Amino acid sequence: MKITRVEAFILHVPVTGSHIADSTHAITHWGVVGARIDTEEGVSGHGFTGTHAHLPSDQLIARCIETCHALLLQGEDAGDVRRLWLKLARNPALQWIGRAGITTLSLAALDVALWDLKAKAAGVPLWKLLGGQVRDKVRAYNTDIGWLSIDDEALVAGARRAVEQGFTGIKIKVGSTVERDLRRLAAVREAVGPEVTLAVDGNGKWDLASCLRFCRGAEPFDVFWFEEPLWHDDVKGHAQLARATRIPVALGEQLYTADAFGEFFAQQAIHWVQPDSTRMGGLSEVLQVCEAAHAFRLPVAPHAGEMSQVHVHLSYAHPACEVLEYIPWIKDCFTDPAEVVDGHFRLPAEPGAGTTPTPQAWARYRQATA
Ligand code: 0YR
Ligand code: MG
Repeated sequence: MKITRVEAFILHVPVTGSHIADSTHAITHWGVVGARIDTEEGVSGHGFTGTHAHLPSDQLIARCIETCHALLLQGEDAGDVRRLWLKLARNPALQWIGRAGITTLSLAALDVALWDLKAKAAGVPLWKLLGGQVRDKVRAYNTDIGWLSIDDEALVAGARRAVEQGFTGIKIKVGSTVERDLRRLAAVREAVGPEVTLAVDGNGKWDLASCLRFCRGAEPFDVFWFEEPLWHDDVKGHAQLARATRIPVALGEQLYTADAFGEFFAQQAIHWVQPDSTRMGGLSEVLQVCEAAHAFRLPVAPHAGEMSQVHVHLSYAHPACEVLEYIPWIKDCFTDPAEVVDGHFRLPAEPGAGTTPTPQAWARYRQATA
């Protein structure tokens, strides 16, 4: 399958309600910044990264896709996914200007587009290419009920509603004040009962002292994990926290490389591994992290940065993946959406990676790439 054309696209999709906030960001839209790769045979692949829908920076990613990376793909055999990953990721021209960031996000979009193409050409859903189905069901946990922008009463009502809908796991945001977040945690645990897994996510806001104080107060509420408690690159701090509390530490959504994960593994600073195929160099690099995690006997809970499209395939196919985040903002933009039924993700049926935008999404949400 000879690559004939690479084109970038940008969609800005509204979040649930008018806006959402975690401890560090308040947003109204999610950015789907992607690439379409066409081949001589007429098969096309789609892949994308995720952003906070800031158009000027989305256009930088689009430009990086169409200039820095696209030239290296012209005329290549699209089936050689790993070789092309190395060609783009180890391009000496980019090594100084971006071993992480825009170059990685654009690589993510292209790598996923290549996997999508490969699965489409084989006529199978991606999970079949990744080794086939290792589990009957992928358990979903709901993050969309737990934003810091939701007041206490609505938070409790939303948590109850999610459980009634069949979710057996939920996650609430923390990272405001320790007192407020402990009060909300207690109220949600009381409302959902002891069976539902209840995780918290700090999005890297607090320092170690605040995290320790929060954990002391949170331990009675059976917290499934504490996600991104500290600054994303602080390996030593996470290692200290992991030793000091009984609450498992989760992280990974803001790590760009397998090397970064390697350091957290080596320092025993992580219990739940959360790679994101839109933040790292695509699915190819996430697979590497899943394999490493599995070798260390650590469970993987892929992040929903790409709102689960590719990660549903990954989670059905990889033995390390235990549970998957659910945020529904962009799922309906794709022809094979990441749907949750009775608290579990539906097994994808269409050929490909589930990353093909619908004509409706194209018409409603498309932004100029330059
Ligand atoms: C806002 N999931 C997360 C939102 C969410 C973020 O940046 O995307 O809170 O992706 O932390 O675990
Ligand atoms: Mg998170």
